Amino acid sequence: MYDWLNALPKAELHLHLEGSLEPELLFQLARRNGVALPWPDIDALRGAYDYDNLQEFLDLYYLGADVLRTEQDFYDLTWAYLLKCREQNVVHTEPFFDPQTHTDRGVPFEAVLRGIGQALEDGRKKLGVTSGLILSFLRHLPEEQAMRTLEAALPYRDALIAVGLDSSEKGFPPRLFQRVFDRARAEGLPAVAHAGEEGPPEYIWEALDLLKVLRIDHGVRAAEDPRLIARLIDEQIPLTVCPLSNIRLRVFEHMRHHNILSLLDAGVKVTVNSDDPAYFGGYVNENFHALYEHLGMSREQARALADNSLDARIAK
Ligand code: ES4
Ligand code: ZN
Repeated sequence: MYDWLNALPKAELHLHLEGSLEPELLFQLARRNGVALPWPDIDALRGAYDYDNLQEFLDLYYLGADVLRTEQDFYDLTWAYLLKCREQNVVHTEPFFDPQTHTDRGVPFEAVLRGIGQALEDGRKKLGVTSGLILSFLRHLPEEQAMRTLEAALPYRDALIAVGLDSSEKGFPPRLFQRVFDRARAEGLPAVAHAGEEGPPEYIWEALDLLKVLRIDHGVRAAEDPRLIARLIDEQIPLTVCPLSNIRLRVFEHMRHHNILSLLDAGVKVTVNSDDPAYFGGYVNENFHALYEHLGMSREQARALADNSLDARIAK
């Protein structure tokens, strides 16, 4: 079954490039850039990968991202992820990057985008992995700063397929970002947004009605609202679910309690994704393995999940 799952062609639609920064590369980049780290060695860093909630993880994720300084760093980060894609039969990927995490530290927007963009292009040519890049806004910062980030990105509009919304969810509802998503849409950029990971179903309604998203990232808390579930089924709105992430961030107590297969069987267009694989202990295939191991996922269900991922692409 594991080999069969690995061989399934699939797309990844929920992956933060900064969250694919493995400890080995993190230490290598720290050395290359002369960045002092709060951990004495790689094992100490791995020991810190233990979180009670989304915020505890994000604090570590932003600390880790501080080693990313140059265009080459962003190239190396993206390339390492694309090699994983090829290894795992991820034939298409639509990764996020968080420009504010870097521009707020003085890294030029252009260095970030050029490094990522060149790696994605090489991935298409040399690895046969197709892709489309999503610019994600940090929701814990004011909308005004998201708007400035969008404006800085517009000269590179063609390097992007969509905008997204991530970071701390509770207390930062989608409605706060309506204007910046309106502007993005006017520039021809469709939207996705994280909603219903830690936040309530109401945030999913807002993402759909106010931000006009094509997909919901996570969305597992939709299960608490039958009317919302009916809408997701009716409109076949994809959810980019991240099982290992949800367990590590305690959205569900144990993988055997995860609702992804119940949602699938109810007719919701769910997909399997890794979110921040370096921090949550696995890439897409390890997420599929966990669903087999703990939820008894069948081949038919696995095929439906993989087909959903290919079908829910924005870049076709
Ligand atoms: C994230 Cl798991 C998750 N949720 C929200 N924002 C994020 N950024 C990176 N990973
Ligand atoms: Zn995410």
